[in-house]
Formats: sequence, structure tokens, C-alpha cells
Amino acid sequence: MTPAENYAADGFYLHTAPILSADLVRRAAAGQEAICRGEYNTGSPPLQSPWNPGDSPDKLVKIEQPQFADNAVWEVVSNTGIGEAAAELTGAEMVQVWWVQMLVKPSTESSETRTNIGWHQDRQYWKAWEEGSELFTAWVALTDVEEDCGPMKFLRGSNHWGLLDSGDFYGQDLDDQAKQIQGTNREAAEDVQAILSAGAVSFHHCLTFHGSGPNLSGRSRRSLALHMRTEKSRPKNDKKEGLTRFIDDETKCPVIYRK
Ligand SMILES: O=C(O)CCC(=O)C(=O)O
Repeated sequence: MTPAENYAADGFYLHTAPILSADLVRRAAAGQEAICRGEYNTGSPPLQSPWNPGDSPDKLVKIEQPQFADNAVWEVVSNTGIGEAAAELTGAEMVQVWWVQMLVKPSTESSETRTNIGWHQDRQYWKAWEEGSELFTAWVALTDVEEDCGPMKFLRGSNHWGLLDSGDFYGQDLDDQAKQIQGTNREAAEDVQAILSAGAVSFHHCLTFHGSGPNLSGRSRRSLALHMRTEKSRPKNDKKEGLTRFIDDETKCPVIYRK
């Protein structure tokens, strides 16, 4: 199967060959640390987020639109190599990054810190887009993500289940959630871990169920989730508001591939 056929069948694709250089990975990871300290080399902050400077480092760091705040993070977000890989998988003529989340999952010794990410479909949170819009995510690893780091996991083929609207990003008991999501008469889907080296990227469709468990590795798991669209997408009722409000500004939401 080609990468595009794999992506269409499974709902995700692991681009295990690093797309980013080691130097860019190092600078972007340093940029993440600066953002966490409230230091912004662009002169602008990210958006107000679930985690803000001063919050506990033991919690899952989730910062919205970090590319507003750091030049190296912007370099990752506007990387055309990621755009080309995305176009190869989707057959797109245009790929735009319309939203970015910076995720740092600290290492933990207990589940009390609630750093798991529950099974969910991104589409359940993206109601600002018209039905049928082609939306997906490139998850960029800025550290090596091994089995003990709480790697992202995908339910293979769940992109064909439609929008179930039953996931929860903040859910902590993934086993219980998976049972409820798969119901009694659905075949249990295989879950596949995204083991990635720093600079590599996984891609997942907006209907693919995904989540992740605890990071027990002793080091932080660092990533940038680049939420993308192709030319086959439209803001709901053509209103650019909420999550779609920045799409006309390519200095914030770069187009990273054009045919
Ligand atoms: O980082 C994770 O484990 C999950 C990230 C996620 O939900 C996403 O990128 O859509």
C-alpha cells in the first residue's frame, strides 16, 4: 500500500523518517521552554490557554497558538516539508495550518497528575467547520517518543465510524472509555502506538479516535499538534469565528503547501 492508501484505510500515518532537522527540533524545544516561562521572542504571547506560565509543571501543558510567541515554533509550523508530506497523504492542492496546540506531557510516577489524554475524535471539538470539510492533524515530535513516554495511540480504522461525539480529551480511564466508545456490537479496534523519533511526524484524520497514557520515562514528552485543512474545507456558514477566526491571516496560519 502507498502512504496515501494507508492513511485512507487506517485514519493515520506515521512518517517515521524525521522531517525536521535536529537543529530546528532543538531550537523549537527551547522555544517551548521559553513560552512556559512567559518569554516570547516574537514580542507577542500565545492565546490564553488551559495551561499558562506560573501553572504547575506537573500538569499537562496545553498552550494554544504558540507560533504567535516564538520564532522557532513558527519555523516548525510553517515547514513546507510537513506540507508536502500532508499533500502526499491527502492529495490536497492546498494545505493550511489553521490552529496549533503545544503539548508537553511531564513525566509522572502516578496517575494522580491526570496527564493522560482520553480517547476522542478531533472533529467533536471542531464544530466551527462545515460538515465534510477535509481536516486533519500533523503531530510533530520534539523529543523521541518511546513506548514509556505515553505515546499517542490510534484506533485503527476508526476514521470510518463517523462522528460518534462520545470521546473526551480530558478522560483519564482509557480502557473504560474504549469499551464505551466501541459499544457491544462493534469489533474491538486495534490500538496502534505512535513511536516517533524527534523531528518525525504522525498524521491523523479528524474522525480517528486517539488518546495517550502516562509518561513514565523520566523525561518530558514534547510536541506540537498542527491542525490542518485542505482546499476542501469551509468555515460553518462562511463565518470566520471561534477556531476559524485566524484563517485569513497567513502570518498566523501559514499555507504550507500549494500545488
Ligand atoms: O498528544 C496527545 O497525546 C494527543 C494529542 C491530540 O489529541 C491531537 O494532537 O489531536
